[in-house]
Amino acid sequence: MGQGMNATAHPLDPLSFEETGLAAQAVRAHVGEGGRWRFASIELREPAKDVVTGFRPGDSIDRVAHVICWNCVDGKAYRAHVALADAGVTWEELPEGTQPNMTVDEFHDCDRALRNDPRLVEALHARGITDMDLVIVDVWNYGHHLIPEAYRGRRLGWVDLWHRGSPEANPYANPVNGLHGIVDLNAMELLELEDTFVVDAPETMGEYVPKLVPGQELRDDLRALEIVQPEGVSFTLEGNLLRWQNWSLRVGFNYREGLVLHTVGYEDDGRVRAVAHRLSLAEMVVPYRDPSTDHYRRTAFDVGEWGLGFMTVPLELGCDCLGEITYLDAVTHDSQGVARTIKNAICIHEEDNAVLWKHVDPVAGSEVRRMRRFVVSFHAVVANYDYIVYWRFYQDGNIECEVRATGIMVTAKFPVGEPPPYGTQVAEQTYAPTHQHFIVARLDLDVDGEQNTVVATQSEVPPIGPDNPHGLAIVQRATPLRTEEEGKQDYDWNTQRAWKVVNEDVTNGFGMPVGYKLVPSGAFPPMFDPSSPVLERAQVIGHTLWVTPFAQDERWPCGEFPVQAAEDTGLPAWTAANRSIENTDVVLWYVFGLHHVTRPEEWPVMPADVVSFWLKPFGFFDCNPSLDVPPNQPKHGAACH
Ligand SMILES: [Cu+2]
Repeated sequence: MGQGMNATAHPLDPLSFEETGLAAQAVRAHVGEGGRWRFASIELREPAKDVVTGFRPGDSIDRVAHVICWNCVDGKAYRAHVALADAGVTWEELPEGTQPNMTVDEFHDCDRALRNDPRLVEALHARGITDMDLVIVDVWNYGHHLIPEAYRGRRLGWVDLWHRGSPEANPYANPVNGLHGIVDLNAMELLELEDTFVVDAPETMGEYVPKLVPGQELRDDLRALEIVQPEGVSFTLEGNLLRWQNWSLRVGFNYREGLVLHTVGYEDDGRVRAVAHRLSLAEMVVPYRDPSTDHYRRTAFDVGEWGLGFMTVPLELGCDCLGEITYLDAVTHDSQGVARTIKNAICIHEEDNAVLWKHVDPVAGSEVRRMRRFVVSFHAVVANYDYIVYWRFYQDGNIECEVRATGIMVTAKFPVGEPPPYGTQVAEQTYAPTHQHFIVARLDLDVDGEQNTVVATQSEVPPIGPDNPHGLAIVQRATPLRTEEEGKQDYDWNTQRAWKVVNEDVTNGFGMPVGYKLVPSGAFPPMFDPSSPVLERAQVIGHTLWVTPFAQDERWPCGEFPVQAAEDTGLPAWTAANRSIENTDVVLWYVFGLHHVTRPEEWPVMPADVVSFWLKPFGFFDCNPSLDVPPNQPKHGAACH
């Protein structure tokens, strides 16, 4: 593969449809006949940084697929590296008890297996539910600490049941409370049915599709809003290489992080200056903060268990995306290793975003520039929730990562009277539990090169004294973070703490090290008892920021295999060595998201909740880098200035 295969081929291009199939075939050939195999993941084994930086177009590329698979017969899991040029397989058995990520096929197979199980059918009959076609079987993973002794070592699912009001109705409108199954996902067998209680509550109006909402009439006062670019777009896409307004970056994609951005650089004075080697969302931890029977096992790892790439959905022009859109397809696969293409998985476009800069001077008049931003985005649907991820690049050197959460909240019914204290009532005798979405961004910044240091910056108020007689002064304190222990940082509202990634070997025009600042927002504390086993499994959420020295295989902050993991083998394990993070290739792990105290207005479908954080140049340039943005032509008159 790769030998001049394609003029735009690059070592960081995601595995193609053909390569994905080849990798699966090679593994099948290696394991031979027998066994019942599932492929958990097939992705590009990303090349080392020096391979990427040393690559020149036309160079031959050694493409390697990284494959995780397991045999459902004995539960043993394996890692394979497949050299795509000759289908050579390097094979490694993973430690006893390793449970690879969940697959969509297991979700569907579990649904099929359970809806015919007589125990389940009988329990539903007892609740007055007789039409099994209206029942939805949802499967979740659950934490090692909750797994009954008798089932240790098995691959387990915890099953939730939902009931549609009609064949087209919202499956998540009506939970079947007090009824859950424990399933062996390798045998696809119901081990236990936990039939604990019945709530006598009316059906909930949980419909949002207009024809299903009783008496729904749509507003008729919205006029068309078109976004047109009569001269075409201002960006170029060459293979997976994007260029726009001095920015350049490569689009990557895998089963787990979904969209990945590689080699983000900014052209300054004819030279591309590195900003980031790789940007992605590496984990999302979603604990439901309701200890009741129906919810206490809900501690999802949406990235590590299900994969944002596997959950990525195709996008529709004019609906999901508006304007002059360029789409990229993505490739994933099913649990049999059969490649599949997600059409229009990644949306690329530019947007007007009001004013970039402006001043009105009494003599010179008004000088104003429109802000244009460049957006690369994708949508992932994890069962009831929909996540939309936007990476935005701005003309002034800013980068913004925005995540929107929408979709259907998990609910439960309660008996007549007060709702339980762990959520908010959203419909008659129905509440939505409080929960949190902790998103972990993995930010491998390379600011003007790999050797960087992270500096905590905060504003401090000196006491009143001879130098500060009015008590007015604020000074900035910068503290370099030298070890991984020092790199564990928490958001501090009182000092407006932020983190600058600086390159001490490269100075700006004022002799200061060039830097990019991580401006925190959307951060919140974990709010867990320190001894909580839920926190134990996802220690990353205990801090707003972690900093580690780059290591090729340190990718997953809660461990590579969080499914049923007995311990967190990610950040807490890596940082236990307390390595140096000074003047080296650093990786930042930024934790942000939604502390979701549910609202009635978020039912039956949730208007998008929006969180974001920024990376902003701080002394990376010597002045406003967007001075050269040209003015628009006014609709009436001569020019916008
Ligand atoms: Cu939520």
